[in-house]
Amino acid sequence: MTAAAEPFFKSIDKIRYEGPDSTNPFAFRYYDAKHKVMGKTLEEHLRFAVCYWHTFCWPGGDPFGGQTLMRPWLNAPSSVADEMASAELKLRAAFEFFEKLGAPFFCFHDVDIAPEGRTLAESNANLLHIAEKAEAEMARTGVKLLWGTANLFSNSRYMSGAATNPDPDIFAYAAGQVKQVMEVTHRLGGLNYVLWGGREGYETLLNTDMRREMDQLGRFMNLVVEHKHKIGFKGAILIEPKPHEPTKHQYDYDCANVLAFLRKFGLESEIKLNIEANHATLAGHAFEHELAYAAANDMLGSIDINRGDPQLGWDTDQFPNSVPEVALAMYVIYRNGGFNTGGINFDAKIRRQSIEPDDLFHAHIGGMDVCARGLIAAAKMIEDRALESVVEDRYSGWSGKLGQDILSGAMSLEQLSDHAVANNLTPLPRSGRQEMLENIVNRYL
Ligand code: XUL
Ligand code: CO
Repeated sequence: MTAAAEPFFKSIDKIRYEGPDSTNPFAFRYYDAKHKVMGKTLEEHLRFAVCYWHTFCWPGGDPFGGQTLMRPWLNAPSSVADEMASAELKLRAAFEFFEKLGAPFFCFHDVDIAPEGRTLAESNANLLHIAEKAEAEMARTGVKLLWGTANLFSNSRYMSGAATNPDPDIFAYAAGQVKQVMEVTHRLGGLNYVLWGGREGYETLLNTDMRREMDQLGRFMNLVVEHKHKIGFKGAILIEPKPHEPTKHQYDYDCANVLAFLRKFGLESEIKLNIEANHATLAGHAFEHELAYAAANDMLGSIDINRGDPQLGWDTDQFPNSVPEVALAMYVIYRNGGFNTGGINFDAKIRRQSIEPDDLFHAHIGGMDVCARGLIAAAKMIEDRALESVVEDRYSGWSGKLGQDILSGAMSLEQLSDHAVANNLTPLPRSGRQEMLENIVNRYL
C-alpha cells in the first residue's frame, strides 16, 4: 500500500457551492446540497451517483482510434498481482473523486471494479477481494452504493447473448455472475440491482428463435428475483431498456416493451425500470415520455442521465447540459413523488479529447448544476401548480357523473349511445393551449 497516501487528483480540493455568480470552474453554481425545495434538500432529492465504468475504466477509444485517457490503473498489467494492484489503485482514485465531488452514491459493473479471472470462481474471488476494500472506503467516506450490475456483454462468451444465448452453458455462467454481483451489492448495502440486457437481442432473425429466447430471458429474470428473496436483498431489481446497440434489436426496447415482457412472465410487481435519457432518444422517445410512461404504471425506479447528439445516431453518453430538457424530466419525476430507492446516475463520459483528470470534475460539476437548476425550476412549477391547474381543468369533465359512470363500468356502449342521442350531445372542441403552456414553462427556466 505504498501509493495509498498519494492522492490522484492532487490539485483539486473539495468542490463547494459558491452561487450563480461564481466564475470558479471547480465550484457548484446551483447545486447547493443543503438547499431545500419541496421539503427536502437537493442532496436528498437528487441522489447523485458517479458511474465507475465511464469515469474510471473507459480509455477514450472510438471506432477509429484507441486510448487517449492515460490513467495509471489502465496501464497494461504484467501479472495477475499487477492487475489486482491496478484495481486497488483505481478504487482509491474513485473514492477520492466521489469524496471531493461530494457525490453521495456510486454504481459499478463487476468487471469495472475487479479483474476478470480465467474462470467464474476466480472472477468471484477477485470481486470479493475488491468488494472488501470498497466496503472499507465506503465506511471511511460515507459514500453509498446506488446499484451494482453484472457485465454480461463485454466478454466474447456473451457475443450471442447471456440469458438469450443458444448455449445453456452460457446461461449458467451468466446466472453465476449475477448471483455473485447481487450478493456483493447486498453486502455493500446497495439500494438497487440493475439488469441491462446489452446483448439480449439479435443481429439477424435468420439464425434466431425469438420465442425461445424470450422464454429463456423470462426464466432468467424469475431466477434473479427468486435469489433476491432468498438472500433477503431488500433493494429494487431494475431493468434498463435500450432499443439497440450493441445488437441490431434488443428485447428490452423501451419502457412499454419491458412492461409487456414483465407482465408475460408475472414479474411486474417485482421489477421496476432504470430509465436512461439517451436510450429513450434512441428509441424515438423524449426522455420525459419514458419517465411519464413508467410513472403512470408505477414502474419508475431510477435514472441514468446523459444526452446524445442530434447529428450522431449512436449512444454518445454525453453529460447533460440543457436546463430546459432536464427541467422537463425533473418535472415528471418529482411531480410523481421523486425517487424511493433510485437516484440520478451519471451514465455519461467525457469526450476522448478531454484527457486531463480535471475534466472529470468539470463534467460532473456541470451535470450536477444542470440537474439542480432543473429540479429548482420543476419544484417551483409543481408548487405553483402552474401546469397542473390547466391539466386538471382540461379533464374536469371526468369528475362529473358521466365521467365517473364510464370509468366505473356502469355504462355499456349502447347506454352511452343512448345517452348521447337522448341528450343531443354537441360537444365543442377546446384549445389544447400548447403555446401558452410552453410560455409558462419558460417563465420558470
Ligand atoms: C449501456 C448502459 C449500461 C448500463 C449498465 O448503454 O447504459 O452502462 O447502464 O450496464
Ligand atoms: Co445506463
